[in-house]
Amino acid sequence: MAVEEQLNRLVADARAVLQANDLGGSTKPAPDLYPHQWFWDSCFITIGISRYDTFRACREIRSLLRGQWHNGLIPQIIFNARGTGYFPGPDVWQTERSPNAPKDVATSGITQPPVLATAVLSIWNNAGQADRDEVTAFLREIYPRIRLYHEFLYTERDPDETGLAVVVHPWESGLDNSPPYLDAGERVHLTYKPKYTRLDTLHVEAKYRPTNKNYDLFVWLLEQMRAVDWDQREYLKHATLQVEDVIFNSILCRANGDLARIAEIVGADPSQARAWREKTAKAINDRLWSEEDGMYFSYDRVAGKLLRDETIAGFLTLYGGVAPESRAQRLVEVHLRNPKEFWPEGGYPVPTTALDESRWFNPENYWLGPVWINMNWMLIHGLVDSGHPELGAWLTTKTLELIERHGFHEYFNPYSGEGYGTDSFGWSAALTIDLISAMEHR
Ligand code: 2M8
Repeated sequence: MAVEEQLNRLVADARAVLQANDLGGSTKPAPDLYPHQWFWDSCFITIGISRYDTFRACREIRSLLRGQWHNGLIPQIIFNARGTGYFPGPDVWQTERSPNAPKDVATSGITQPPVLATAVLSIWNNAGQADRDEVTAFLREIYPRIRLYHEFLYTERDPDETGLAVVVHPWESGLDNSPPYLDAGERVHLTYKPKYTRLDTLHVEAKYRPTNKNYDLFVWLLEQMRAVDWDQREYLKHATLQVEDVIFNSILCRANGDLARIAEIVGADPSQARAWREKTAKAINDRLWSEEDGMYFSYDRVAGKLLRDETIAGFLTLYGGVAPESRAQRLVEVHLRNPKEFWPEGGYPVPTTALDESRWFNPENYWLGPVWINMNWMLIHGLVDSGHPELGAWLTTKTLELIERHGFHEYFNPYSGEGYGTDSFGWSAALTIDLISAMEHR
């Protein structure tokens, strides 16, 4: 089959996935496992959809913003009233306890990595000339809301005013059971064993998902935040898990750059977004770099130390445009392209945990090793932007090969490419469309 034909078919299949997951206004990440709207999923999905349907992409973002809290928080989940089979649902979160929660829409009480400004800018970048004015008006309308979200991160989530947003729940990081979170989680003393029934393992075999012990931590932390009625400042005073997360903050850096660009488009002042970007980039370099390891790590604010587990996280500084050239070089040459760590010979880069991180690495389990398409997508951008365009192009080829051979799974074995978790996974489909469209525009 001609390559062109193969790529066209892949795009058509990806669009069919996004069609099937359409909730009418927003897109669920997967048919059964994730029946609601998730924050960063929706952003990645918007990026893909913006390549072929500008106004559906706008609707996706509008739906997300319906869930925004008065203090600016964009929640990790906006519940779909007809969605069933997911734990924890609105009855567990009870976010109506907070005066900040929106009244007419049920949401969770935590956030997720801030891809929002980047997703919104992609709609504008990808819109056809005929739609530009309407999209500019859309940007003008929502710009204050995106800015409010960034403000929330810098005021309510940066207690030391370092420029680094603090993540207080593994679900906020998006990499729920990634080693740094299990590591920090081991130091959290669960004062009781929470009572709950998991539903995820009805959809996906338990060996591919977080453990029950991980879920005890997730639910216990949720209950601690609920106990202070989702008061962010109050909670942070005594929070037992607090991570200055390198991925979250790298994404925030890029998003600040994109927020500044949106400000320019709508005729607002971009200087605050630029200042935030600089502050966060400097803090990542000052606080999260380990010269000894030649790697960036997240920082455990409770234990007061870097979480030096070797994961994909440090490379995301390339996506954030944060790493100076010499550090970027070390990241790529010493770690990323190392077949013992992140570049499996004959397999598929980039595993989310280093192959030789023997305490944690598992090629089949969730964020403990498998390849995820959103991570590769961000790394491709990071490689291109940091002066490694050939490597970025090669990673694009391998990522598309993975999808072509194994389907739109949630995550993939870095050795064999076998797909795990749910199939018909939203961001795997959406980012495939974006990668192919970007190739065509080169
Ligand atoms: C996974 O997380 C949710 C909780 O947010 C879960 O396991 O129930 C993560 O992969 C997260 O990054 C993703 O946004 C979510 C929906 O795809 O699923």
